[in-house]
Amino acid sequence: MKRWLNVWRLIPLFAVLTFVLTGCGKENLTTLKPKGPVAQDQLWLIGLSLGIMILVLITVFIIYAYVLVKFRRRKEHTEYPKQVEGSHTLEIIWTVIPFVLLLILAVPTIYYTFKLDKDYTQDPNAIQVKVIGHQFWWEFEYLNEKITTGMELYVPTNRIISFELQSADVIHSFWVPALGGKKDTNPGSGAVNHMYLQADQEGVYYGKCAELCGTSHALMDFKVIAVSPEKYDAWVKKMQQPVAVTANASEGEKIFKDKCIACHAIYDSDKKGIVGGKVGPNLANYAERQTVAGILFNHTEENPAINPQLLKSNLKEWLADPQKVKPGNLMPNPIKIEGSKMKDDLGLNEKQVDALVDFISSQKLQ
Ligand code: HEC
Ligand SMILES: [Cu+2]
Repeated sequence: MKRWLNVWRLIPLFAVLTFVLTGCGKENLTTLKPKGPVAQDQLWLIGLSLGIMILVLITVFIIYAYVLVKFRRRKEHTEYPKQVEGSHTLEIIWTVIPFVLLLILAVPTIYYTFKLDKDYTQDPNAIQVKVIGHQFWWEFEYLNEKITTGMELYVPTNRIISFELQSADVIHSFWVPALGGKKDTNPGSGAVNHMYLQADQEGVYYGKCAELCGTSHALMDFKVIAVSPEKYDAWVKKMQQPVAVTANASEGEKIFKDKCIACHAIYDSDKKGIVGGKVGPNLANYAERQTVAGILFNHTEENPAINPQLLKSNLKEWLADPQKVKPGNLMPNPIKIEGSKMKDDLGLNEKQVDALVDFISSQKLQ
């Protein structure tokens, strides 16, 4: 009796584990609530295989329990029971049943494998995006629109987004659980992978790197922002022909052009365009970013609108010590930090960093 009590005590533990394993059901980071046709097909396959497995499990357990009770040894059993090894009937039954089950599993799996592997890279109706994985951030290049973004991928709803996947360093894996996935990004130009996704509804879907790629692998997050086709077109126009940024931050812009522009692109008020290096994420239109570095949220859970105060404090946190936010990342410390894992620094002081924060957080394209 006591032993049974102990087993029952484990149930709350299993209940808690269920929540842990499902990530507490984060709405936009789950394969179980698909938000696009690819994820829907994949969930259907998950459901089918899980269904077959559960069916087998339950059947085996029921037979097992039945046999255990029915054929247990009794006092009147003085002889060996009838031996059934080599029974053709039984062997055929337990060969045919798994064969049929595997067939039921295999046909749709093969069908969807080919369907979901369809190459849309030449499709003029699809949006062509080159994804480049970096330690530990994501770069998105819109091949036809000639736009580059970091950490955030804008897409219109109900359009195929065709991806060309590559890596700048080690192997990463591109995964947007609510929309479908996932595929590796490989280093080397000869190892390009393709996949496609589509979002049915507007929303922000969380993306993750799904291949252990270094110290901050778990922090290599990005967002897919699905908007209506009209909003998407407006966004593309804004990125292609940016008009003046409300700038009263010329001090910050000067420092940025001196210290940061070799690695980061941003709107340049002299050249009237988005210019700069590609070593780090593109910082154009940064005032509309959901996060700093993909992980420090610029809005609260209750209010999805970007909070300028949070954006500033997150930027400050990042620039004060990037290694603290994302250990092992490759950005030099803006201010020299003794004993930091990052040896390089840009020799700035706190006042200069504040000016940079003002400048970057004012980057809102019109
Ligand atoms: C040697 C190249 C390099 C220089 C110089 C550099 N950065 Fe970076 N920066 C990076 C890299 C790489 C990342 C991406 C880090 C990560 O997320 O792993 C980054 C990330 C950032 C981010 C977060 C980006 C995002 O997507 O949210 C900000 C903001 C930033 N840098 C600002 C600056 C500023 C301001 C300067 C100048 C003081 C600067 N950086 C100088 C390489 C550089
Ligand atoms: Cu990665």
